[in-house]
Amino acid sequence: MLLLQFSTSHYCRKARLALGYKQINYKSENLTPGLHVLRVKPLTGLKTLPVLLPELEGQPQAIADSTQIFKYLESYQPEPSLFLPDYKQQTEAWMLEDWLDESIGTATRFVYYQFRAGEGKQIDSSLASQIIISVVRQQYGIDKASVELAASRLATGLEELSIRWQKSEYLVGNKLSVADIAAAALLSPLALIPQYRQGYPWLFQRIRQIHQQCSEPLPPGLSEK
Ligand SMILES: N[C@@H](CCC(=O)N[C@@H](CS)C(=O)NCC(=O)O)C(=O)O
Repeated sequence: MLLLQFSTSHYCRKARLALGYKQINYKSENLTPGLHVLRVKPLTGLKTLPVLLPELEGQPQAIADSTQIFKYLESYQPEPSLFLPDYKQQTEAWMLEDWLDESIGTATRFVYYQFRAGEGKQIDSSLASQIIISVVRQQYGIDKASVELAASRLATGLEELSIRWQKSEYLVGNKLSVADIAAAALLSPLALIPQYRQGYPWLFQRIRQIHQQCSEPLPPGLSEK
């Protein structure tokens, strides 16, 4: 299998966590933002990464979108399962996964790129990195006002996750699910931002554990302790 990805994308991290959890061998190919469209659009009709190419006879040519990748991997190799055995709990896990994708993952992107353009500029002050940050900010309309709204959405979201993760090791049910993996990936960019690291230690503890369970290297900002 081949995963087409941006090496730093939190949605691509989400797909890698699922592949790692299932212990599926795969290769990854890092694409260049902007140019990626030339490779990806003809395959999927979409512009976003991750895209998984099973490269196996009798299997689909390309699977776009991290949620579809979860579903494909579960049908390709059911064990260990990403799904919860209880139907109601799995439905709840999908609801959370969708909310994390559509709301929390985008809010993280806004807060993260605002940080990288300001206080966090020294993380990589190269021209190439600053150009990418500036293009992403323009593409998604990331500015002071939109970041304030995103930060507020994140604060509310983190309350919900805190209630669930402090009550149990898992967001839903009694095993790792699509919801835990989505949360660990989509909130991971916050590990580089000191105010989140200080305000939400329990979050990074859980992100670290889930990465270890999925045999995925820790995200920038979290050390291998
Ligand atoms: N819902 C999609 C979101 C993926 C996504 O937003 N990917 C971003 C990278 S983090 C992307 O490919 N952006 C490039 C573009 O839109 O041209 C998924 O879960 O796969």
